[in-house]
Amino acid sequence: MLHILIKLGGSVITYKDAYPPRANLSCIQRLAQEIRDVWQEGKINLMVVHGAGCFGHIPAHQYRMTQESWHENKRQGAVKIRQFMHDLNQSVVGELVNSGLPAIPFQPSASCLMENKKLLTFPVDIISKYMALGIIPVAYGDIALDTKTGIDILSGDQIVAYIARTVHFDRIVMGSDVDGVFSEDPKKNPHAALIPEITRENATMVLHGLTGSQHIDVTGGMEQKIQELLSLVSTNKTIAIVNALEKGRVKKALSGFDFVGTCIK
Ligand code: IP8
Repeated sequence: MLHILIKLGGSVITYKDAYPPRANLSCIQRLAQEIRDVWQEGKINLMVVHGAGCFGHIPAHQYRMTQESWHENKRQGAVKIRQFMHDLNQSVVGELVNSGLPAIPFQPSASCLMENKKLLTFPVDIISKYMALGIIPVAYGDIALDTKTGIDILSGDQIVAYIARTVHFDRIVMGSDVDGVFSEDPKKNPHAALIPEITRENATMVLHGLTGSQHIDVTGGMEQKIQELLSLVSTNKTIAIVNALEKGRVKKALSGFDFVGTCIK
């Protein structure tokens, strides 16, 4: 059995600037079917992590959730974000289940602890046990208790990096809203070139060309994502960043076929 971890970006599964927030249900449905097609072959164990998009980043900004000290607004913000993220997770799990997949929600804020914005504990043993039983845990970017800042924002990318460091995964697929990592922001410069492979050797040069997200993104956009993923480079796994808005790319990356995107090695 191959162990695969897939992250579905918030910019893929939600309409990033919508507030009140709105999930992109047709896209979630298509992705659920692509995942189901690969799962049906019976050769993979899977965990899903999804991002927050407008369900998390807009209220996190509004309630100043990433401020370095505790303030009263964080309490209200935590409640609001919890409700929104519960709804978004229900939509994702719901579509996976409708496609015939054995998916269950996994709420990070119920069990994770951060220390000064770094993820300190995540119950990976529970995740592994569910996966061993052929169940797909679906975690997500969330709020989390932080020993320094009270409550903070835990990104899906931090969860991916933490889990991939502690549990064996053969393949990690990051479903993004762009084709992969580019030499410059492809939304600003149409001549930006897709970088097919990132290694320790070209990492500094690649990071130099990255900028933050065009949308409200309290967890740092592509630059932060690559930083987190580079911490996994020596751990002998394939990490694929693909455009999950393009039909079939996630399916190809999950199956390990040649895919359009960026491979981190
Ligand atoms: O979308 C952020 O997770 P991400 C989580 O994976 C919240 O960066 C609640 C903003």
